[in-house]
Amino acid sequence: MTAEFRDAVVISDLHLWNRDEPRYRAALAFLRALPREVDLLVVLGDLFDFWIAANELLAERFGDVIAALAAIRARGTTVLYCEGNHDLYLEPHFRDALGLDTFTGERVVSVAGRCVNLSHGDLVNPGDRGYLFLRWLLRTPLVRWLERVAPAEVAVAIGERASKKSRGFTARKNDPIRELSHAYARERVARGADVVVIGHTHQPERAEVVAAGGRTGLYLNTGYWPPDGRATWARINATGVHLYELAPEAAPPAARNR
Ligand SMILES: [Mn+2]
Repeated sequence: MTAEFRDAVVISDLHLWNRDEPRYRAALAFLRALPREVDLLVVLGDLFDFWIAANELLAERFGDVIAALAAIRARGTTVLYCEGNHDLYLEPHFRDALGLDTFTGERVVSVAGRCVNLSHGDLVNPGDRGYLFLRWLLRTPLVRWLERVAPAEVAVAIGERASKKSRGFTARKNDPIRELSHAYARERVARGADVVVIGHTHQPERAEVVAAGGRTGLYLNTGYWPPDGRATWARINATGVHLYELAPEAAPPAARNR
């Protein structure tokens, strides 16, 4: 049974790192101003530049943003948080402590009658064996145990290094990744999705795709929040499927349709 929603907002790849960045203030303002009629907020991965489990240092550093998410949940909005490749093991803090709905891989929801496929987007390239191995390794019981017993400072230092590597990897593969993303969307449209939403590639896009067999759907990439506070985000409701851009330091939802 697919969960049914009327009005969804999707954000991804904020890569929050420092409380002093305009991006952090923009994220906080965005979450605090989220319209009441939104009944589903999707965080499609990489909300933090590095998050691993119930890390007290990070929970403190990002306390305002985490409280804003909890407040959205507390007023009855469903908050779905997909693990990205920069935020791992969300369950202890975001599911168990805050009551958000966390997932890895894919999730399908219904929004205003559309079948919406959600995933972070780090699995669009099945040929990338190096990354798939790293993704598997990071989620093995041994590494999860190491993460639990290591001091928070060590986890942060490891995270900074992993985060830098991962960014370089994403930037080098811009064009083939876009084609792979479209292929990923077409395959899900063929199986019944109306909208396929990913982030991860940092290339915001809204494009119609035609699957083998002729079925059409939408590929939607929620893009990226650069440090200066500009941002792209998506909204799906009865009026359609929209990709918006947030101007630096602008108060949401004063956004223009792309
Ligand atoms: Mn990512």
